[in-house]
Amino acid sequence: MTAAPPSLGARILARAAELARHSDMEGGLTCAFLTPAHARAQADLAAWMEDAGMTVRIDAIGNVIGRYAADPDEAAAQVLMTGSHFDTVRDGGRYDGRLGILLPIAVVGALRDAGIRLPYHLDVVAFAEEEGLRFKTSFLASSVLADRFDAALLDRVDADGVTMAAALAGAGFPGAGKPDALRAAAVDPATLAGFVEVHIEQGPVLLHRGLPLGIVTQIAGSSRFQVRIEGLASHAGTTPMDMRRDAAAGAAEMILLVEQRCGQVPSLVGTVGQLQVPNGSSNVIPAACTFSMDIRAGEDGIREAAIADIVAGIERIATRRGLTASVERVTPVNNAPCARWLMDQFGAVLRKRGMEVFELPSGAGHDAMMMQRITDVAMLFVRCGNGGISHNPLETITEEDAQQAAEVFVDFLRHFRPKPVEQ
Ligand code: HGY
Ligand code: MN
Ligand code: MN
Repeated sequence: MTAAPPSLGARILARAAELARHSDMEGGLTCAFLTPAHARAQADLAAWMEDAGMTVRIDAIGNVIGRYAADPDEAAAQVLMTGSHFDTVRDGGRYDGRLGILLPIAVVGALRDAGIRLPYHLDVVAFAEEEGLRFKTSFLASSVLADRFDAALLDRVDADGVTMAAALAGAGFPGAGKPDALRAAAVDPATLAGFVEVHIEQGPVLLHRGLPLGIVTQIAGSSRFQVRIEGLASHAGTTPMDMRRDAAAGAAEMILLVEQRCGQVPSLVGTVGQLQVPNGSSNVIPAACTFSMDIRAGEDGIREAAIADIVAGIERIATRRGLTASVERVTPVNNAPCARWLMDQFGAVLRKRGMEVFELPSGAGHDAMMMQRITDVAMLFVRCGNGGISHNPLETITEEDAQQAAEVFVDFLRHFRPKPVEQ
C-alpha cells in the first residue's frame, strides 16, 4: 500500500458522528464514565476494532484495547501503543479524544485490507476515562495502564452519591473495579516501544498558521482542586452587610484572585469551571459555596508558585470574612515532555510528504502525559476549526485534515523503528 486509501478521512468523521449518538443528554454530547451512553460507545469501539482485524479485550477500568498483532515471524515483537479517551466533558465536542481512537482503527483496517503486518504489535487503546467529569478526578484509565491508579478513588461519589466502586461493579466487564484486577491491568513498561497519540489541537495555533498538522513538544501539567467555603446562613433582609459571613461573596473574591494571579505569567492559566451554592435560597445568605479550580502552566515551578499564592490568598480572604475554607487537590499531573526521537519520526514523515514540520506545546492535558510516566511519548495534533474552539459542540475538523493525518499515521507506522538501545 503506497498511500492510505482516500476514504479514511470520511470514515473517521462518519464514525465520530455515529459515536456521538451515544450521549447522557438530549441535544448534545455528554459521555461520562460508566453511564449507559458510555457502555454503548464502548461496545461500538470494541466492534469497530474487531472489524478492523484486531483482537479486542476490555480491562478492569473499562479500557477497550485492540491489538493488531505483529508479523508472526517477529517472535520478540515489542508493543507500540496508541489511543486516546472516549469519555467527554459535558456538552463537548465529538473529536476530543475520539479522533485518537477512530483514526488508528481506520488505519489498521486499511493495513489489514492491504495485507500489511508491522514488525511490532500495535495496541490501540480507547481510554475509558480522562476528563474527570463524573468523579471529579481525571486520567483514571491511563493511570491504570501506568500502574498509578489510587484505589482510594474507588470511594469517590458522583453527584447522585454513587461510588466509583459501585459504578464499576455494575459495569459488567471482567474484573471491573476489583483492586487486584486493576493492578493486573497495568502495562509492563519493558514491553513498550512507546506511546503515540493523535488529538485535535483544541486551540487556534495550527488554524492561524494554515497548517493541518503539528508535532507536540510537551504537555502542560495541571492541578485541579475542589474548594469548599463555609459561612453562616442568616436572613437576607435583616442581616446588616457588615455582619455577614457570606460564603458565596467570599468565593467570588477568591475566584477573582485566581483570575488576577494567573494573569501574571503568559504560560499560566487558571479556571473555575464549576461553582455551586448547595441548598441555597434566594432570601438566605449562603452558608456554603463550592467551586473547582484548574491551574496549568508550561513549567511545574510556575504552576506550583501560583497555587501556593492562591491557596494563601484563599485563607486570607476566609479569615477576614469569618469563613472557613477547605482546598482539596484532586489530580496533580506534572508536565510531560515528548520524546525527541519519536517526534522526529513524525517529522521525517511530514518532511517526506513536503509538509511543514511545526512543533508546538499542548496547553490541554492528554492520556499521553500519564503514559509518559512509563514510556516515551509523542503526539500529532490535527487542526481545530471554528477558531480553535473545543470542549464545546462547535469543535470541528475537516475531512481533508483527517485524511492527511491518517496518511501521515500510516507512513509513521510503516517506518517506525524503536529507539536505538543506548550503547
Ligand atoms: O482538560 C484537559 O486538558 C483535557 O481535555 N482533559
Ligand atoms: Mn478534553
Ligand atoms: Mn482530550
